Amino acid sequence: MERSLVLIKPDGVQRGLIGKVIARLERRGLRLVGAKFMQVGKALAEEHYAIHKGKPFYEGLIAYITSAPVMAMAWEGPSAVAAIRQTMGATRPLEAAPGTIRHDFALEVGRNITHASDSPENGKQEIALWFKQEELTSWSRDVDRWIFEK
Ligand code: DAT
Ligand code: MG
Repeated sequence: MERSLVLIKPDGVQRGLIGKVIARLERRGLRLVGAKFMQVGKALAEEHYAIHKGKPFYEGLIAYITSAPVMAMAWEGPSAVAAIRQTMGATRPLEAAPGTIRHDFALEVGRNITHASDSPENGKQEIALWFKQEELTSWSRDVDRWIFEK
């Protein structure tokens, strides 16, 4: 089953949106496989956002993600990466479709509530970066056959 890292970033946590974000992912039918509430250190932040190093917003991005606790999660489902990014909405909240998290809860790209992996490969890599194997729980739900076709 495809997996994605999801972070509720410091703004989402501070604004009391953990439950609302989780509720939307649950409602979609995605399955939670790992979660931890944590303060992100500079080393993890820099590794997670390594691809953005050198960009004008990089320093601000590291400061933002390390500024207060985040809720880190691993979610799975068929095409989980695309489904979750669709539920999050476009990176820039003003370009996010109505009904998406970033549209409904955010205004600025530097305060856009969530992170989600952008490819299945990055989903695997990012989950391995953020979680130890024993922090992930594979399980099935009785309702799975009414959500997953196969
Ligand atoms: P996403 O989080 O949708 O995957 P991304 O990987 O391109 O977007 O960028 C990571 C984060 O960096 C994004 O959530 C917010 C911030 N960011 C991206 N582009 C930015 C910009 N032009 N100005 C300020 N922050 C930006
Ligand atoms: Mg990204």
